[in-house]
Parts: sequence; C-alpha cells; structure tokens
Amino acid sequence: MQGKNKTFRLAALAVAALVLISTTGHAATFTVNSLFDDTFSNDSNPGDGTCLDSSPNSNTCTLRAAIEEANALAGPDRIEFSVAGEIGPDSGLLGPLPDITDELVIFAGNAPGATFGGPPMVYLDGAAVDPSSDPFAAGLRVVSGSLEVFDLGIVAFPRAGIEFDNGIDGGRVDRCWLGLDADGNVDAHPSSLSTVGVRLLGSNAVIGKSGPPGALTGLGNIISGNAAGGIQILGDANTVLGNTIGMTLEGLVARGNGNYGIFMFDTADSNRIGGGDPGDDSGNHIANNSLGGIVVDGSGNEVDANTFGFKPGTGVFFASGTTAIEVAGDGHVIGGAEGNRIVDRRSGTKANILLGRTPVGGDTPATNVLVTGNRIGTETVSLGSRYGIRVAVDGSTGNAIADNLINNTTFGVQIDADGNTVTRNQLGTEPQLGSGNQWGIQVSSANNEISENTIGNSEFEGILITGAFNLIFANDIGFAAGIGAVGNGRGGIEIRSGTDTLIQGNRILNNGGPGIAIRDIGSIEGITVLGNSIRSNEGIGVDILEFDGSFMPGPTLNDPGDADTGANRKMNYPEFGEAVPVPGSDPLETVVTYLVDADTANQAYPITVDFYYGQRVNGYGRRDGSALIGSDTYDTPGASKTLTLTLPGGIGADWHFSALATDADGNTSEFAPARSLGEMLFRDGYEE
Ligand SMILES: [Ca+2]
Ligand SMILES: [Ca+2]
Ligand SMILES: [Ca+2]
Ligand SMILES: [Ca+2]
Repeated sequence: MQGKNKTFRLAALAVAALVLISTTGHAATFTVNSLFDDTFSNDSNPGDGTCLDSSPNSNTCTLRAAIEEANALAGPDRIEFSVAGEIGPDSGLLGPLPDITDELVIFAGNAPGATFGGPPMVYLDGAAVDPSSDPFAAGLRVVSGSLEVFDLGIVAFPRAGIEFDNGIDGGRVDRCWLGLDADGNVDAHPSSLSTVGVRLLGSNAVIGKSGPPGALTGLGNIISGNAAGGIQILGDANTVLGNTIGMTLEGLVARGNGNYGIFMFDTADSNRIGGGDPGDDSGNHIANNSLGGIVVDGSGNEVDANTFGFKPGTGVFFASGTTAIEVAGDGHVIGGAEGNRIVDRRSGTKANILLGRTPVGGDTPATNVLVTGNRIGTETVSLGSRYGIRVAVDGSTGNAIADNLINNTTFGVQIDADGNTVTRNQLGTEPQLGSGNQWGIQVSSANNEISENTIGNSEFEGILITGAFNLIFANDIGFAAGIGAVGNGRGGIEIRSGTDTLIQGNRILNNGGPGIAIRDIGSIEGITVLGNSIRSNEGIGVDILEFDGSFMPGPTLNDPGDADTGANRKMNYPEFGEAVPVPGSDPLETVVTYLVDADTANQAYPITVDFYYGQRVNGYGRRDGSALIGSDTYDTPGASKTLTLTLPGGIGADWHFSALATDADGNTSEFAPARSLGEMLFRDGYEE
C-alpha cells in the first residue's frame, strides 16, 4: 500500500473535484473526492448539507468532513468515493476519524477500479495513529445511530478496524477487508498495535452476508492478519456470515489473525456464527488464527455451517494446531442443520471442539450445549488430531454430543466431566476414508450416557471407560448399519477403572479382541452387562483380563464357592446341566438345568441369570451371546434350578446358548461356555 500512495495522491489531485451532493428524501449522499486528511480536512460548516472541507477555496470533500457533516445533518446519510487509494499516513491521517453518531452508510463499491467482491479500492490505514495517545482508536466507530460499511479496507488502528459501541442496534459490514492490504498481505505496522478486525458491543449487527434465506447478498468480509483477533463479540444477537477469517480471499494462503478468529465474551448472548440454508455458503471459513478458531461464551449462541482449516473448493488444507471451537457458558448450539466441517491436526492435547475452557485465570465450564451434525476429519484430507470433541472442566454438565461424524483422532469423543450425553455419533465409519479413531469414545468421568453411537475401525477399543456410574446403551460397536462389519482393532468396550457402569442393549460384533473387557483390578465393581448382542469377536464375550505381566485375555474359570476376588469380584458364571427340548415345540422350547456356584459370603443375592442364544456357526464352548432369550432369579445358594427357554422362530436344537450371572450388587460374570439347546451331557448332568 505504501508505495502506491503517491500515485493515489496525484490521482486525487487530478480529479475534477466537484463536490457531489445528492439527496434522496431526507438522506444525503456525500462523495469523498480527496484522500487527504490534514489540518484543512474538517468540514467547513457542519450541518449545512455539504461536506466541503476547510481548505482555502475548497472544492474537496474528505472522509473526515463527510463523517462530520453526516453526523451534523439530521437523518440517514451515505458516503461514497470518487477517488481510490489510501487514507493513511501518506495522506496525512495521523489521528482517528470522528466517531459516527447518526445513521450512516459508507459505500466504497463504486470507487474507481472497484469490482464486486474484489479487493477494496479505498483503504483506511491507522499506522500513524499513536496507540499511546489513542489506545482505543478504531478505523470506524459508531457510538450512536447506526453504521453500514461496504467494500472498504481497514488496517492498523490500535483497537479495531470497525467498532460497534454499546447500545448500537443493527449495522452491517460486508465485502470489507480488515487486516489485509489489497494485495492480500498483512500490513507491516508496529507490533504494539493490538488491532481486532471488528468489535461488536452492540446487538443485531450482520458481519458478512445478509438477507433472507436463498437471497443472500454480498460475499462476506476478509478478516485476516489482525494482531489481536478477527472478531470480538461482547453484545447480543449479532450475525457473522460468510466471512473468510485467517486466509486470503481465495483461501489459498494463510493470513492468520493473532489470538482467535472469533472471540465471544461472557456477555455475548444469542449470536449466530454461520448458518442459513444448507449449501448457501453462509458459513465462515476460519483457519490459521494463532490461538484458535472460535471461542463461544455467554449463552444461547449458535455456530453452524462454518469450515475450519480450509475454504471449500480450494483443495488447500491448513494444519492449525489449535482448537477449532472452544466453548464456555450455557445453552449454545454448535452445529445444526449443516454442521461445521473441521479439518483436523490439532497439536498436543488440542481438540477440534472443546466444551469447558481452561484459560489463564480459571477454568470456565460449558453447560447445556448441543454439539450436533459436525464433521471432523471427514474431508478428502485427514491430518489427525488428539480429540474430536472433548468435554472437560468440572461443572461442564448437561451437554449433548449428538449426530456428529468423527474420523482419525486419538479419541473421537472424550468426556472428562460429569453428566453429559453422547448419542448417535458415527465414529470411524466414513467408508471413503476408512480411517478410524484410536478409540471411538473415552469416558473418564461419571454419570454420562453413551447411547446409540456407531463405532468402527478404531485402532484399539471402540469405547474405553475409566469413570464410574456411566450408562453404555444401544451402541453399535464394530458394526454399522448400511456399511456392515467395521470391527475395532481390539475389544469392543474396555473398562480400565471405575465402578457401577451399566452396559446394556449394545451390538458388539466383529472386533479384534473381547466384546467387553474388564481389567482385573479389585476396585472395579458393579460392571453390569445386560441384554447385549455380542458375537463374532476374536475374543470372548465378556472377559475379565487377569494380570500376568500384562492384562491377558481368555476365560477366567470358576472357583469353588466363588471366593476369589478381583474385578466384579470375579463373579462365577452359571454352570449348565442338561438342556432338553420340549417335544413338538415350535418355536423351540428347551428346559435348561443350571446352578451358580457362589456362597452368600462371597456374592450378593439374589443373582440374576440371563440366557442368550448363540449362532450355530460358533463352535462348542464359545463364550458369547447373540440375543437375550430369558432371565431367571437365582436365590438359593447351591441349588440346581430349571427353567424353560422359549427361542425365537427359526432356531433349532442344534443352536447354542450361554448365560451371564449378575449378583445383586451388579457384578456380572464372564459368559458361560456355550451349550447346544438340545443336548444331554454327563451322567450327573454337570460338566464341571
Ligand atoms: Ca458542511
Ligand atoms: Ca446524518
Ligand atoms: Ca478372563
Ligand atoms: Ca470366581
């Protein structure tokens, strides 16, 4: 910009400088025909309906004079430009322009050389505004009235490019470049500047595209290269749409802002970042900002349809190394009809979406946030990151992680705070990528519900639990509807620590280890396994991993009276006697004899025994179960019991069955060795 200024200045002098004033109703249009800003640049007579500056024999209108006149003249006004170039140090701008105090539109879209959506032809450059005397100076600040700005470039003011002050209602900024010069470079100004692109203290402003759905106007702003961040939001109900934040216009070159791309303070309520109808490209494109993409705080804010790490259609992906969306506060929606798309590679412990912030000065939880419909690691490039979606910080509760797609992370979803829900997510199942997470879901906290997720292609287990009082319900682990087998590399679920977890109604198939593994640690109790479909895994259905140098898979055999201790008190599994089909029964009924060898001193009565049938293809002795077919209450220690199992249609006496025993404290055994549904065994009726 600097080198061009002399040219612009000469051009300005050469203009046949008519002072153009037109009025439409009560609205006046003032046309700036001089880039100068010097001792003669003030309006010669504010309120007289012209923006003639105070130079001798003036026929020039400066931006300063135009703003002064528009402020002084009652009613809405408009400022346009018949000159192109920079209003900055080389044209004499040494201090900030006047605050805007009335309704004003500033339109630079018909300045000489301007093209719709192209680089601005008029720039404000605050490089010579002294930050020590004007630390809060903005390129444009509206303090009363309103402001709409189009097609203007602004760089290097100490506080912000554009600021909407407290109490301002409405306003628009579109097609402006804030922070980059017209060549797409970051203006090289003193590092003492702490410029933010846009600061929103008011409400109902639209930054970027606006208009009714399907009739969007404008192309969004380029907000890149600002030292202190792209956009700060302190007010309510503002909308930020279709901006490019941290890149050049085309999205090909990194031009990150310092700090965050968008930062909401805890006063920010009901703002919307991105969104609109699917496909209308009204999301923001955010990458390369030094601390992260977006911070959401306050309450009831929405963030949807944005892209992080790339601008769609470019084929260029940036590895930001930071968290894309950090969330504190209450009741936000992250994602929605379209969802945010996030290219990964977050360095260290960074997450793509993090609920619960840990800034300097104290942790701030996120509560009652819905994170939905987001796609993480599902672009054509997947760079890998540690956490897809993470909930952290004590007090982050009531959050719902629902219907997201996550690939290629260490932990697809990680829950490190109590009382949250993870439901209907697809983890590692994008077939075109085939790259799973190392673990689909990891839970290290309490009272969470993990339900109806599909988890496949994990390098290790589908779900890893190290917390207590969690519910693992109705998940598909190693199997995806519409895709088929997507086995995880090791087991389906592993419990490494914690108590009182209910694992119910899951389908756990095709995995490379046990269906459910429980490390043999005595502090693990109350792991209840009920009504799951567990089959076709390489390991046994439920496996207490005994420690022998490492935690080893394989059957843990019953001991007399069940005196042994360990995980789930090493509950003994049921032992079967004969299974006698009822003659002529169709569907098949079989009378099964069984007992549970557990002294009352060792296990809590009554004991629940759940019977499962197994696939015919499973070999004799297989220890798992395809579906629950009946339950019985076992309340007399040492007694042999019989019950009649009624099988689903199509299952014959050559199919197998197995069972799990669960004591009254919720400790479930391993599966018993499977038996044929119609088989007499051993003279005494018992195998062992
Ligand atoms: Ca005047
Ligand atoms: Ca006015
Ligand atoms: Ca075992
Ligand atoms: Ca035992």
